[in-house]
Amino acid sequence: MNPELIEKVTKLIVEKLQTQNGTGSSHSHASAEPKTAVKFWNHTSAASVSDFQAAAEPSGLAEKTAGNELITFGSYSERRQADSKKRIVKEQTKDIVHPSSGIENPYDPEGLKELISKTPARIGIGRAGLRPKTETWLKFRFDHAAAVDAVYGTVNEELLNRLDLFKVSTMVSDKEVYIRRPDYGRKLSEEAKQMISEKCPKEPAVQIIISDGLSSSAVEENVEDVYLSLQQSLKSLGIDTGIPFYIEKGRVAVMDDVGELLQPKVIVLLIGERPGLVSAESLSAYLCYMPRKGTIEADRMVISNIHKGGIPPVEAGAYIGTVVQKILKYEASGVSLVQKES
Ligand code: B12
Repeated sequence: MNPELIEKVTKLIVEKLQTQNGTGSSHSHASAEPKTAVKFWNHTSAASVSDFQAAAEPSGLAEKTAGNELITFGSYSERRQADSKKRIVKEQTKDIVHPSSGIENPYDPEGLKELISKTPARIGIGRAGLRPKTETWLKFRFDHAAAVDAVYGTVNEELLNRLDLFKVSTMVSDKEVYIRRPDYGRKLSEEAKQMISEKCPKEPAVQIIISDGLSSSAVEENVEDVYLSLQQSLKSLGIDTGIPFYIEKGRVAVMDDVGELLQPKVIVLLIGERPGLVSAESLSAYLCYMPRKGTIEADRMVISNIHKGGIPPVEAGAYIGTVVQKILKYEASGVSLVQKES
């Protein structure tokens, strides 16, 4: 963790987003669109990971421009730098099992290479007879195991302590129940309600909540940077926040229970996404204006795909702050926000 670096980067991004918004665009939706959002790192480019690391390493901060639009920032924290060995092994594994093409003598090698560079999906992997190649199969098994671990794992207490988050639970007792009964994950336990009421001030402008959801790995990998950058972003926009906390085994709609209890104007829920075979570490931010029992899904919004191969965590945190600002301005979120804005 390097709070100073995060502060610096967040300020830069918020300024950039503010300028873009101020230059006449009426766009509002959370999904990144060229005119209003920072353009994010081109993670599908074959060279991007090493370029990114190389650029980020000397100062810990990378800022690059391509055309006049692309800005990228290194979000690697000190903690992760210390953990770089693990990451390097992972990246090397990726290189080994994601060769530029597994197809022998392709008809159009350059075309195939270009297609492969456009997506992290398993295309152009070739075959050995009727079966996948051993490398491909092993990588598949590896990614599947990572996905299972992400769902069944728990978030490290040390991380929660470091971020000064107290922990509460939903009505779910174990992960099997969590998977079979999403409705239980949408409700706080009675103890949780009591603890939240005791510890948190009511009616803050913004209440931040963090939950493992469907991927504890997503929280462990990304939440620190997103959270610190989000706090910084809200601070620089002059927006107050309540006391954040962690909800174990939560679902997105658990924010409705928190809304009933604390009545914030906006809830931001940082939660682990259902893992796929490309990433098991992807985090989402779900936002809603005054969530309550009976809130409809169309009033929520999501900024998804926050991870090192998607939206870099620090950029995401900065961006979420500006979305919160818009929600507060229009007193609406989701489809209602789009309607009010247009
Ligand atoms: C599972 C899933 C669904 C399931 C949810 C079923 C369920 N009850 O869990 C179904 C198939 C219904 C679904 C529908 C839609 N989804 Co969807 N979904 C996902 C997926 C694969 C995982 C979400 C997840 O893990 N959430 C975390 C867990 C813990 O949440 P949960 O409480 O169990 O379930 C809630 C969320 O999943 C949420 N949710 C799911 N999708 C969406 C989309 C939006 C815009 C919102 C606000 C909420 C939301 O609704 C569930 C019920 O509250 C993501 C991919 C990703 N990378 O995140 C896409 C994703 C979030 N969905 C997306 C979209 C576009 C939609 C739809 C708008 C598609 C459509 N045109 O109808 C609808 C909207 C649904 C809604 N709630 O408003 C996009 C959002 C893009 C964006 N940034 O705005 C994503 C990122 C996929 C993608 N890459 O395009 N989705």
